[in-house]
Amino acid sequence: MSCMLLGVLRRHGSVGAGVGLRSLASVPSLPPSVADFVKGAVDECKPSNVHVVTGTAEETATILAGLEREGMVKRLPKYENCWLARTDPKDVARVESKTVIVTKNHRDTVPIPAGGAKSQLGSWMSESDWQRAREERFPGCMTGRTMYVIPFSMGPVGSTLSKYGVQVTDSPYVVASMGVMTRMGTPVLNKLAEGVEFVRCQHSLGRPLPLTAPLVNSWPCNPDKVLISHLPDTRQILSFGSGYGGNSLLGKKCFALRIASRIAKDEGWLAEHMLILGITNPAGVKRYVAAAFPSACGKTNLAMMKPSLPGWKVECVGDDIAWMKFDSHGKLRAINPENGFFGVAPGTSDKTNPYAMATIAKNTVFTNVGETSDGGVWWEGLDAPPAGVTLTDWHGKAWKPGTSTLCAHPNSRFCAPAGQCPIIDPLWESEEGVPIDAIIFGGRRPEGVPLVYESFNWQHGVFVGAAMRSEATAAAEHKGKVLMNDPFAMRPFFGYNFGDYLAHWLSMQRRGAATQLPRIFHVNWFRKDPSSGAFLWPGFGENARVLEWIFRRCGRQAEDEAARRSAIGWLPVDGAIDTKGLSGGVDMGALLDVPKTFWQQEARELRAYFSQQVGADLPAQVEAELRALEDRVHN
Ligand code: O2Y
Ligand code: MN
Repeated sequence: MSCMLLGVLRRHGSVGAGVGLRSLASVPSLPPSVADFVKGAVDECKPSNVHVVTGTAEETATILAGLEREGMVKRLPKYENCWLARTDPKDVARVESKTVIVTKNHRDTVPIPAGGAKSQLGSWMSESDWQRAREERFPGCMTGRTMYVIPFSMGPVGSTLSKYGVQVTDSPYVVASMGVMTRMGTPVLNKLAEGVEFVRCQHSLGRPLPLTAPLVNSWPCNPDKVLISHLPDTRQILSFGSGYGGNSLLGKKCFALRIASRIAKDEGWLAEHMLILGITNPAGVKRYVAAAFPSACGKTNLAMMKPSLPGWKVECVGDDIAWMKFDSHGKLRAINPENGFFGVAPGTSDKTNPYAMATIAKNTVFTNVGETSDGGVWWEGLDAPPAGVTLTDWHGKAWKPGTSTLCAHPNSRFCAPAGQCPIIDPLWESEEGVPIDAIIFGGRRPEGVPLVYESFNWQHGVFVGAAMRSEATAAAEHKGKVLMNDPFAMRPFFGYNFGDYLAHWLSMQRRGAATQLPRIFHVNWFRKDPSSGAFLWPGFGENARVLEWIFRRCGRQAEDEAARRSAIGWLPVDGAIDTKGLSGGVDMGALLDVPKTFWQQEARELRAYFSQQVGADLPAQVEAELRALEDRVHN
């Protein structure tokens, strides 16, 4: 067996073949803890080569050229340095059913549901089952392939809020994508040499060479054996069988949410599934808000919003994840731990998100989108291509508008550097994070839930986050839409017991200064007119009108002329939301209505959910908030 390992380890770069893997014992220049981790992974996975990633542009170009030769990506000549990957159709999204948290006790991971029901708040695997699963998957899994060693930072290298990781992977596509989504390479290795902690991330596609069956679309994966496992106690992630998105770019959901939420609990901060944006009013006053939305609520669109209100400006700090910590003055500060956007392509257009369109115009990896005959990309929601330009769908087949199938996969993605966003916030990489004045929870609620309301206080705000629900497309066999509980938009991403997570959120109040605590809001852009089924609110840039009310509420007394108390929280008074210039007009009465019978039913369903899914782990303060809501909606 030949390998590049020893030289690589000496120089933090790849070297010529011919160095025996046995020499690994004397890894001189990788920091010792990193060398130990890599050695363990090499012993288990048995790659033929090892390449320590430096993160230079030349290295990325070489990796992309290799991917192109293997047919895993193709260049998109219409744009500068853009690439298209088509996956095996069996590997197109995060696989929640194969995602587990491994802890000693079941209850460390999830509350134990009543009556033997299955937990919807995460999946636990015992240590012994996990050991067996690991032994069935990883030994020899990288035979014939190169193991890439990716030192990466979540957050700017050196920031006090940043955390580090090392991912070993046999997927060069993952290396190229991690190079966009994280800070990766030699600067991080230098940081690791200072002895800082790092999360150990081991990823394999699970298709050693020689292949025993042909690949589909030249995309190696092993769908029958997918397992995405997290060991929060030892800060480890082991992912097998998928090369896609959240399953394989381990800095994202696995580290920045599941493992980080546990680190955050241990260290007294918050790792959340939230966008961060800055909003400036016409007088030049700026505030930052963090916002949590379940999928399909337009999170990336809000993060990069073009406000319709004259004189207002939104700037983007991040579109998906926020790490937040109270500073020594008791002000909550947030960083976006990521370095790029891994956004859903379909529906993104100059109409819905012009800044995202500008962001992805160069240096972007597209996955499972359609392709145009002039070397560009296409997906549902874009204008039809000009006459003479033909389309190829995400399977690589000729496709025509009007066909019953989709051109782009609904979960097709762009992976683009955040720094390319035209409205990236000037402080998006600031060392201490941006000061957060408001936290917004949201959901897709066709009925009963007003456009916006504010919680009475922090504890009530935690209850509002815990009570989040959103309309989602049901599993294929049920069809149609269902309301899903998605507390804090974290349902697939909790790294530990949700009851403990709530207790942690409640405890955070003590770390903040009373006058500096962010105000907590709930928004719903998706309420419908019950008779016509049409949306009552235009959404997109017009959401700035709601942000304006939120902006005004921050820094004011709870009781002020812009708000009135209701059974569920503070609501805007008549006229407090600026509707001037809204074409077609809107029915603010219908948008802000809080129907008693609806909320009585909502409270009943919440009680059933909490008692079934959270049971004895529900903190008394959250139970008290539920009882208080029940009292208010029945009086
Ligand atoms: O399907 C995937 O692997 C991507 S999941 C994802 C990607 C970017 C932002 N958010 C998400 C999510 O599932 O919340
Ligand atoms: Mn997300």
